[in-house]
Amino acid sequence: MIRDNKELMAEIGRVAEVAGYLWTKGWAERNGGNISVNVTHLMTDEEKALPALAARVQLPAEMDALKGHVFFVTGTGKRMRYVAQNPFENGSLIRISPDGLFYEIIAEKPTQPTSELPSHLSMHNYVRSTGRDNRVVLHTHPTDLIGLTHGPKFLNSEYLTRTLWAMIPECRIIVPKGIGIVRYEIPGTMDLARATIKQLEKHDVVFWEKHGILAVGEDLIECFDTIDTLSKSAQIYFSARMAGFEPEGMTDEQLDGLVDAFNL
Ligand code: 2HA
Ligand code: ZN
Repeated sequence: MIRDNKELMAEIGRVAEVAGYLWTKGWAERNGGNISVNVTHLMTDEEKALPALAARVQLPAEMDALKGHVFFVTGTGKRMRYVAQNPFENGSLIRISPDGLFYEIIAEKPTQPTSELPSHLSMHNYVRSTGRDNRVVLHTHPTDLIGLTHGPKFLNSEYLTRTLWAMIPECRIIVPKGIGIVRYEIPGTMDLARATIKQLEKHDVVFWEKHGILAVGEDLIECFDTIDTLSKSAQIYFSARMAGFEPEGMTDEQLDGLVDAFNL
């Protein structure tokens, strides 16, 4: 019984916790957003060998770095506010086949994974192939950050990063690699995935023009915190603009002072 695996249940509990934050933050209208977490390291060999609950599904490409890996993924069309209440009704555990070409659902119910699954898995595969122990892909729809992507001048990675870094010291510290930008693509497509992977060569957070944000990392709470910090910076920027002035922002010197102080 996977429910007896305390560490696995704690990790799925963190998915529920973050899903609740996404909803209460107003970042998850209807079924907006999706989460996938690599839980392979938390499962016993017996659990990893559970029988499939539905026919296997072909992946868009061979997932070389994910062979035999197991993920908890939120379900297609499922609402974050319900993932928060009951993750196993609104998500499932999937296993990548030994040849990396298929996935199958192994627990707890045959809930179909998110429409963004091929793109999530491509990203997990890419980041792991670079040698990192990446475990999380988090996609969500923060109002303020999406709002920024409607401003043409913010569709420049350096300008966007500099603007958000300069609002509070934490942003420079928590998002040291800055923000990648992907121009508009149809949601759920491999074109969107490929363009995102290109940005993940340099960044851990990517803004999707007029759609949302995607973050990768080793820890789901950290991924959430990264997006939350960016959102805080955007709110400070917009608050100043709404009060009728351009925020001064931290100076280059102030920002550079953080690099030494925090070993960035
Ligand atoms: O899961 O957010 O990008 C719904 C979406 C697709
Ligand atoms: Zn989305």
